[in-house]
Amino acid sequence: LTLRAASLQGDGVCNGTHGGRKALLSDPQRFEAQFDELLTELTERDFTEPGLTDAMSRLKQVMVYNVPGGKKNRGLSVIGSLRELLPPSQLTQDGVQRALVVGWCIEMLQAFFLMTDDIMDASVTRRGQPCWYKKDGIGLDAINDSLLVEGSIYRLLRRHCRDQPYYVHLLELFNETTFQTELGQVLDLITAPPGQIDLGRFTMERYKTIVKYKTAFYSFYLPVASAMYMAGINSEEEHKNAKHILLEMGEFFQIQDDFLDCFGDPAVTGKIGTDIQDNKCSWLVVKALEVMTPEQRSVLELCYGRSDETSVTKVKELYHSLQMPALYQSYEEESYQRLQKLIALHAQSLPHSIFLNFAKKIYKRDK
Ligand code: GPP
Ligand code: MG
Ligand code: MG
Ligand code: MG
Repeated sequence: LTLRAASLQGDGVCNGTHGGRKALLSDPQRFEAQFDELLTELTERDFTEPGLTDAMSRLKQVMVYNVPGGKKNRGLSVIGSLRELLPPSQLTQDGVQRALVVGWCIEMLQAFFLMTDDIMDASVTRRGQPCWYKKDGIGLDAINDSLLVEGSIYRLLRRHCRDQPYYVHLLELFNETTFQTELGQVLDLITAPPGQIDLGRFTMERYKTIVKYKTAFYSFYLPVASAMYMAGINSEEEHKNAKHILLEMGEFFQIQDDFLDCFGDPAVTGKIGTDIQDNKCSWLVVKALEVMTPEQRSVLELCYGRSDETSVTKVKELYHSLQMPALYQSYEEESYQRLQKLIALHAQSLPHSIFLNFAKKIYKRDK
């Protein structure tokens, strides 16, 4: 397997010999541009029966509202990783297009999760706009809308990758990852029963399992594993090595998400936190429990998992008096160092840049 350094590719601008306007675009620009094409494909090509017009225009509306508004780190890392795994001579224009499609499929999987997660978490905003289910006239119809988005993933994979040797690998990977995420969501939900406060449930062991399953597999292993299969890297050993590093990154990513839920700026994160109200097994509550006095624990017992503002404020005051922001910052530093070591130890024959690029994007983030 020929591996190449990230620096050779520069910022991903393609100045290949194929000519045409597309060749001048960077990967992120091509990625953006491709969304409309995929949307047209999904809503105008296959189901042309006139009776379905209204359904297709709903699908379009759902996709436009829920899919493209995020940071797109996951989606873009498919092509990013593929460029690290293959020498340019082995990456055709079509190969690039397919990697972008798979990237959008990951963004769609994420949209599907978020649309339903927001219902379960009783969230209000997402990506700086009202959650889809909160929109007038939508409500729980959002459940079916989310299933349309999920189903669209497999329509795109079939259309674009059916003839590729890695097609079945991708299908199995997407299915497995969806199930893992749903298992994580189930643990997240049953560890946070509404109105039943039991601080004894919030252990670090439980926390780690929840976040590995609900976040790390789909956010970190899925995009890189997709690129690996697309590059023809199927060996269990290499996937195991990548997973080892990526799940660790995913755990830290969710710790950041938990920190930002309480201490982030909604104008920046695009979402208003709900973890305290929702009785969630958040990193903050787990770490706070490790350091608080029995008196502080009784305060927490009375205030956690309640939606009135006074209780929420008291929990936040408690976090502040326990210096949680400082604790988090030193944890972030420590975690970054650990990750560098993990990459040096476990990346083996995989280009380290895949992992380092990902790490660069997530450390010190505020959104
Ligand atoms: C993040 O949890 C996890 C998910 C979005 C996965 C949901 C999985 C499903 C099967 C629906 P979170 O609730 O902390 O995310 P956020 O803070 O973005 O709401
Ligand atoms: Mg949520
Ligand atoms: Mg949730
Ligand atoms: Mg969260």
